Amino acid sequence: MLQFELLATEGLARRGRLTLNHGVVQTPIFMPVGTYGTVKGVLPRSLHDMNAQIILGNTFHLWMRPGLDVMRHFGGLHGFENWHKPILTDSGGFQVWSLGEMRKISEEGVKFASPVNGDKLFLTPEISMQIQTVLNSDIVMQFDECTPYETKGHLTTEAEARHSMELSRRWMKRCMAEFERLQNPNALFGIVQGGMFEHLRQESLEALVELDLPGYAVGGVSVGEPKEDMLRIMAHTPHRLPAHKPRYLMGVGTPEDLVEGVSCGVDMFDCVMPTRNARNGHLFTRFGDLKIRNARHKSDERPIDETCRCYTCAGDGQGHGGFSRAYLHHLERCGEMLAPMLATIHNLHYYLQLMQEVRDALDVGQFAAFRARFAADRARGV
Ligand code: PRF
Ligand code: ZN
Repeated sequence: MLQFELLATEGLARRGRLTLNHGVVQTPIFMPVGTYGTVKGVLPRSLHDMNAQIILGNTFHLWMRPGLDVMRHFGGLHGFENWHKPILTDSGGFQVWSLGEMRKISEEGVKFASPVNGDKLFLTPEISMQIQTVLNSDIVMQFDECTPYETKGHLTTEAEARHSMELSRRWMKRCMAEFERLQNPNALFGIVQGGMFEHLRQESLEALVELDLPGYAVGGVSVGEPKEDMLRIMAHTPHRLPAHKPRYLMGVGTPEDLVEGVSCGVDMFDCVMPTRNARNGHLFTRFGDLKIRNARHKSDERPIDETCRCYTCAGDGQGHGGFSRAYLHHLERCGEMLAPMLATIHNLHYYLQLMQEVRDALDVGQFAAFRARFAADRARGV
């Protein structure tokens, strides 16, 4: 179901190999987000070309649409979306949390009105496990409550964060029992919560470690907190998790956050940033970020990034692709569909290539040097 081997370490940073039911994932890894069974705006062929090893799906969204009957009919998410490499599904905890005022949380689970048709729905740890079992994702996330940074207009208090963390802890036990009852053949990950409080994080992780799960995630970061708080939690939690199990930092982040995360001992990341920002004309490059709508690109013949080997920047080597900033600027200004598509290919390629470079550096014990070069390059400007 899951095997994890550590291949090299440097400080807290780790190079690993994760074997799942649908294939092998080299870590550290970035996982493109495919909420509705599609990574928005990219052909699966492009994902393959950019060497995506594992993608995300969302329990909540796929439960709403197309629903479990269709998923069952196709034998799970892999067959439905025709992606046969590993998939990780988030549990719905975070997505329900994002509904804000529309939901009501109790010990039993979360009541909410369907954002699709207004139907009254109830999501529980058991139902989340049942859905993820039908989806047959390689990595199943526990149903948790993502502790918000602010609660009702004030910073979440220690008592509130404790209450939320303990609820997630009790839900973890229910997830585990249901996962076993369903004889799900995949891997169930626990999620550390505890808000911005290190001692609560410590309690949360100790309780999860006791359950001897195949992998662990750090949740409840990148929820609107100041950068320094995120860095503080990143420095606290990941390296305290068991060394021989994969560690996943949920919903993070910028290229800088990923490199920082690796240095704190994180193995897996996901974030909508490369895909979502691409759709807003925000491009990530080795030499900093670029807004393609900006007038300065109007007649610039250069690609987004001269060192990038993606289809958008460099082409496919057979005379296709390889576009100028001027052309991308034009497409964006005209609202053409190709603009977000080409931008998404570039941004995802950049994120995946960044992690490839991180792995290569770790393989030869040069992560510290890589990190310094990365920071200098990013500061150079495009
Ligand atoms: N819990 C779950 N999914 C998540 C998070 C979490 O805390 C986050 C936090 N940024 C992103 N996705 N289940
Ligand atoms: Zn590119």
